[in-house]
Amino acid sequence: MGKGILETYKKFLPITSETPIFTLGEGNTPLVESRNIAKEVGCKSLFFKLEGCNPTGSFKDRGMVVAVAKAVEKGITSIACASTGNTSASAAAYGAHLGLRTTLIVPKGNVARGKLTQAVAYGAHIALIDGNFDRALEITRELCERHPVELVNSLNPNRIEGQKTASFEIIGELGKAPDHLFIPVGNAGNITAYWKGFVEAHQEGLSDTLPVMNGYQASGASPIVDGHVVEEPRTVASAIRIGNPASWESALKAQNESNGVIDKVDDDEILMAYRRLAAEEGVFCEPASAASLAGLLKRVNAGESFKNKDVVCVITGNGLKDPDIANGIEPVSLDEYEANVDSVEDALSLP
Ligand code: AN7
Repeated sequence: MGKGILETYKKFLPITSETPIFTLGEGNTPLVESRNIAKEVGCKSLFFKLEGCNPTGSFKDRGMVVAVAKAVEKGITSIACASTGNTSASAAAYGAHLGLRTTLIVPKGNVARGKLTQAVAYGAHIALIDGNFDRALEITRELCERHPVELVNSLNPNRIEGQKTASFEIIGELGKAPDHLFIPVGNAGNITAYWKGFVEAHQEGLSDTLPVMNGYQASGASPIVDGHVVEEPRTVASAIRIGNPASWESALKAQNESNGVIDKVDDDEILMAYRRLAAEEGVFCEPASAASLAGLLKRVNAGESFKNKDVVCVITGNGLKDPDIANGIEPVSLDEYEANVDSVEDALSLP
């Protein structure tokens, strides 16, 4: 408990005697069983992997801790990434922990407020650009070629190595891989990492089976589904507003090798799943994270049966990251009352 990814998964990671070992408490996140939505799905079990419980509130910490450890091992003192928000928050936190200079290139107006607030608090150097994530990534790659700065986007293989550990945790809890994994897809690093984790765990004899991988893009940002780059990706789920995913090929590989699907869900489906997770399960995630459950519900509504199946939905980030979306759906304007029992009692229909 609390040992972190580097210590816990040493054996499965590219760690040497020279690699510094540290943790902000990443990994070991809860696998919470659905009590309500599972009934509608009609499956044997439905679990939510709560990656928003990581130290900066998203799954990115699993990979960032490895990428930063390997950078420090090489003697590098400066890291950089492009980001729709969560990667930048994570890089800034681990950069601060290790005393590195962290540079973030982020698309102006496209990053949720909580994520930018985190990056500022951690003391990162931030450049907002008048362009989307895909352009920010191109710029960052070029800057990292020109300067002695380590790129910590998921193009960095150490990120994928760290993120694959979530699959090990799920297998550890269920005793085997689930029958189906549902996961949001943006830059496609995470679906790549989960599949790598499941395949390695299977080879190690930790699970007799492999899951079917089901990845979901937002319909205004669905290059993999549509088969072409999306120049101006649009979706309420800003974390997955990505038109040219870096790990496109390996996402297709995960889909094909697992007999899975990569499909899309529209903003209404995403927001419905987002609201239901909070109101019916007590799980408050950010909009992009709800794409996993939205995908599952879309399939159930289309008549697919998940009878006798163990299903896991990855819930990638914490709802507090994006208060503007939550507030936009149900604006927080609450009535005020005089501070005495009678006036409050009159106003509330208590049982
Ligand atoms: C909450 O932070 O790309 O398919 O720059 O923040 O591995 O990209 C975030 C992605 C899903 C998609 N859910 O994962 C970034 C960034 C949340 C996310 C994804 C992201 P990938």
